[in-house]
Amino acid sequence: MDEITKIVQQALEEIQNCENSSELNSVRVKYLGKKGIVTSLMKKLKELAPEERPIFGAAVNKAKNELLKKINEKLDELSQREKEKKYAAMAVDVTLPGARKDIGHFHILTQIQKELEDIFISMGFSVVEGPEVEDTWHNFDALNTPEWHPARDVQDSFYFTDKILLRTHTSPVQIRTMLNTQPPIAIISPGRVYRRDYDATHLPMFTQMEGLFVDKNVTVKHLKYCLEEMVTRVFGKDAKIRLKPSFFPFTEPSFEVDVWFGNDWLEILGAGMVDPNVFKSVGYDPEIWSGFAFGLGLERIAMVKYGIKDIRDFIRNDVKFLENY
Ligand code: FA5
Repeated sequence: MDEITKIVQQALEEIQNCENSSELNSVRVKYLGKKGIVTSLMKKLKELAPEERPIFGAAVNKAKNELLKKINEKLDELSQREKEKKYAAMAVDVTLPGARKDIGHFHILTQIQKELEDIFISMGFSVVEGPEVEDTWHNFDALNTPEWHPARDVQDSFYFTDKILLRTHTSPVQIRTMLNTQPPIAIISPGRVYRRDYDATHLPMFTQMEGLFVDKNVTVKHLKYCLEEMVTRVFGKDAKIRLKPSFFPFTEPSFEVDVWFGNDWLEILGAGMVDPNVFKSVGYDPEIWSGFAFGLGLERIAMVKYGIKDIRDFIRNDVKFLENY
């Protein structure tokens, strides 16, 4: 009986000292396995006197049960600790800075276009688009631009056939809109246009934004208000602009608007009061309807706003340049 007590004490101590479940399993096998120390005690039964056997047997069973219970308790404790350790190793520190993905941004011209769209939308204009491949009637004739006008020359424009060309301005969208709608009209129309031009302030493919406002009793004051509103919102309150008298076949009177840029004036748009002949070509009565129109160059606006000296930077696709805006 003393031996049993000693074995149990020894086993309990070993169980207590186990650091993990596999050590614990070894202890279990050592004492309770088929050839384990406690299991082997049963073999001693036959050496004992018959009256001692039940007492000894019961004591061995009691020892076995006690050890089993302790082993299971220890197993629970160890596996709980192991789980905690595993979860701690898996834990994520949500306060660490993440891996930053460079997702890019809108091209500077798209940004300017959206900015201008927002300004005109806030004044009640809506945005419409037209085709880049146009016919000469929409691009020239309906805009009161006669055969002799230099813009019609093949030296100045890109023709597919005698009557089909890449539009040279966004003004044909005025015609398409007026043919589809009755006044009052307030639209802007951004898009690409094409000309045989190429230098530091001229591209062969550039972006314009057309504006058209048609209603009764429209005057130059309405035009000036809209342009000044646009210019101060894009360039700030101190922006210096000037209106110069100019000529377009489709407006009368006509103006060019310059903005102070670096140490010189840069022309950003053409504008004027819609010519009665244009109204006639779309079937509007010029005695009833009046309006203003303008066409501005988006690259020019971006150049002035950001101090870009060479217009060709917009189409070079140099990421170093584009990242600045
Ligand atoms: C026109 O294209 C007229 N359709 C504008 C207009 C509309 C006048 C409605 C009256 C009523 P212009 O050719 O001046 O006008 O061009 C307008 C603007 O486009 C210019 O002020 C300039 O900012 C820009 N622009 C003209 N040519 C180029 C070019 N090759 N590269 C970049 N921008 C240009």
